[in-house]
Amino acid sequence: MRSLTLLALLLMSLFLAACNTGAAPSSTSVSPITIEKPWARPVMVEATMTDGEGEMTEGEGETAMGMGSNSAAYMQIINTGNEDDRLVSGSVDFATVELHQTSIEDGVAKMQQMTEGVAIAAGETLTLEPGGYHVMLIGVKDSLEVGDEFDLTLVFEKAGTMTVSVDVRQP
Ligand SMILES: [Cu+2]
Repeated sequence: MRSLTLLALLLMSLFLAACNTGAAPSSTSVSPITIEKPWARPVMVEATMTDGEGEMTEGEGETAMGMGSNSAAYMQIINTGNEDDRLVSGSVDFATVELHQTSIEDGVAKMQQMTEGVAIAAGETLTLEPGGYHVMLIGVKDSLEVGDEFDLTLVFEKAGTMTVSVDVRQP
């Protein structure tokens, strides 16, 4: 009895997870959020040295040219629905993700973390682009080279979770 209940719960959670991404063939609802042209800046991370036992040296995670092992992803997010929504967070499996906005203060570009997320009004397009909003990828563990692709998961307040394939290319 107990294992049947567990199985039922498991199936239900799988079904719900599938619905969330809009991937379930039986799902009739289409996400009002469309994501176009996702891309990210390349980042070169120095080859990891090991001591023979798989432990990292101090240089691990640092980049050539001392630019920091960060990248940023950009895209257009279109809210085709009639409800306002909000991009609240994101994740990748190789870095820490934060939502940022670059702004110019006294001639100096500064990045600010959008801790409340970024609103996308009904019918509007949110453009993430260099010099503006971006998905910051902090502490990238492996180099992102031009031509690479990676999965970025974005969480919206109403539309739920969406995963997009991001192309790595030069700005
Ligand atoms: Cu940033």
